[in-house]
Amino acid sequence: MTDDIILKFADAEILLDESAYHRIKDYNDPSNLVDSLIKHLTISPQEMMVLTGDWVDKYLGQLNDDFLGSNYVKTDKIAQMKLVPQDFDFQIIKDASRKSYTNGEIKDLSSYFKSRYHKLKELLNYKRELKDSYPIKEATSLDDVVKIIGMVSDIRNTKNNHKLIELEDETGSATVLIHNENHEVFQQAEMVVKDEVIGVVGSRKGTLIMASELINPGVPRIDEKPMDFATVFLSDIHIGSSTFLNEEFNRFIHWINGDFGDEEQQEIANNVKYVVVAGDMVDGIGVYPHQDKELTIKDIHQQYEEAARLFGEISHVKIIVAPGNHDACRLAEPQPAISEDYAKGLYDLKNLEFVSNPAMVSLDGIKVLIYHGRSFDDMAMTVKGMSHQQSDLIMKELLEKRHLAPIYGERTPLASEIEDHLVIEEIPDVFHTGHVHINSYKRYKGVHLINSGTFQSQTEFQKIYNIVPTCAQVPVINNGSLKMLDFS
Ligand code: D5M
Ligand code: FE
Ligand code: ZN
Repeated sequence: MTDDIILKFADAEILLDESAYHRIKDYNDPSNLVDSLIKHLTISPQEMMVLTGDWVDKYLGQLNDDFLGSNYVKTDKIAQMKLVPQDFDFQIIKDASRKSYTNGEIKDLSSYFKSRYHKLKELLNYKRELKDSYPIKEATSLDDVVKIIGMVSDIRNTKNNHKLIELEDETGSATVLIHNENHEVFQQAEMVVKDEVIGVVGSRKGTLIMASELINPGVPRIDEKPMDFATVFLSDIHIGSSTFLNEEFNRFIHWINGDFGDEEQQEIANNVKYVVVAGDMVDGIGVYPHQDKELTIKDIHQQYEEAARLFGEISHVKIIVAPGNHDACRLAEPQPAISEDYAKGLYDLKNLEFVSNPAMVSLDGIKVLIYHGRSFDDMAMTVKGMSHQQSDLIMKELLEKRHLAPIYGERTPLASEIEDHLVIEEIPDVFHTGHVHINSYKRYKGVHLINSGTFQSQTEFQKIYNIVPTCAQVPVINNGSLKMLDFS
């Protein structure tokens, strides 16, 4: 029998560790237990699993008395169980936690803007239209076609409703005029924001440059990558707030553990390998005046302890957590990963990883750009037609601008680092954000743009601003396509 146990599992592509082997061998009917375990352990294709003693105990705990000692299994009473996949291919491609430092001197601000300018100029240099661009100082003394790359220092309307964009590089500045009869370019100009880096093709008219083209660093269309697993996207859970939707979140946990939902939903649950949390895991303390009146857990450590208790119930998938503006973290972006001082219980979870905001990770080769989304407040306030309700449009525009928070000095605090970590240097397969508490999804040039909504019902603050959250709606990318799961 000894060899039989191992062989039968090997045929089913399941490996046993020593404790599992002994538990099964010492059971009163090992052969029946082996068959039943193999029948109920689901593994995804190409995944070799390791069965542990703990799993055998858990499985035996699920069987009711009818089954023990008998020769059959009551399948309807046994939830399908999934083993810990041993082959997470998880990598951090970019994390600002360790790299980001500044002593706050003003020279850092100038190196910060220099870094932003040079990174984005590099991308613009690849554009066919900007081949052979020249420094602004030279361009203003030429009178044929002008091609320049600069950072926007100001943008305003003239009294005749044309637009003037002030553009700067290290050699000088130029004033670019966009005529309102040039409809296409004028529409593009309405999307331009302060401190972004753009290219301009035009002609010199006296001291002005008349724009015929405005060029963003842009994004090429990317190829679809095969995905044979599911990734769950969460954000803005706000644990500790009196408006945190505890019951709905518990339903989510039951689902991911295979104990809730219809057949299709359970199949998706069985396929989940990663959960990504894009900030505001807890409600925090002192985030806004009189917040304590809206808290059920008033201590930040206790909020993370509660988070550890809830996320601790998920043991078979890898969980990746980035901070948001409610987390115990410096507010200036890039925000470093939440520290162990605040979130000890979460650090103790072996399947949980902390990253910075923003961060880029690779999940089995799928690149996910995680950004909480604070800059959406600035974009919604500044750009005509943009709103919290349609964060997918903002995400698309940020991708085109290749910067996560282009506007400096408004509501999004940006650390004046020596390097600008918010430039989107690499195109992700998935761009995952939160903050607005309203779900959105769009496929743009092959990139999945996802806003993962919230597990917090409408707050007093949101009532004042008429922000209506979409609660407990969880986006999942299952085998490459989006599924929305509703836990409300
Ligand atoms: O953000 C919760 C919601 O409130 C989200 O829709 C953004 C909005 N919000 C938050 N702060 C601001 C500011 N300063 N201006 C405009 N809208 C804002 P949360 O980060 O969870 O508090
Ligand atoms: Fe939030
Ligand atoms: Zn937020």
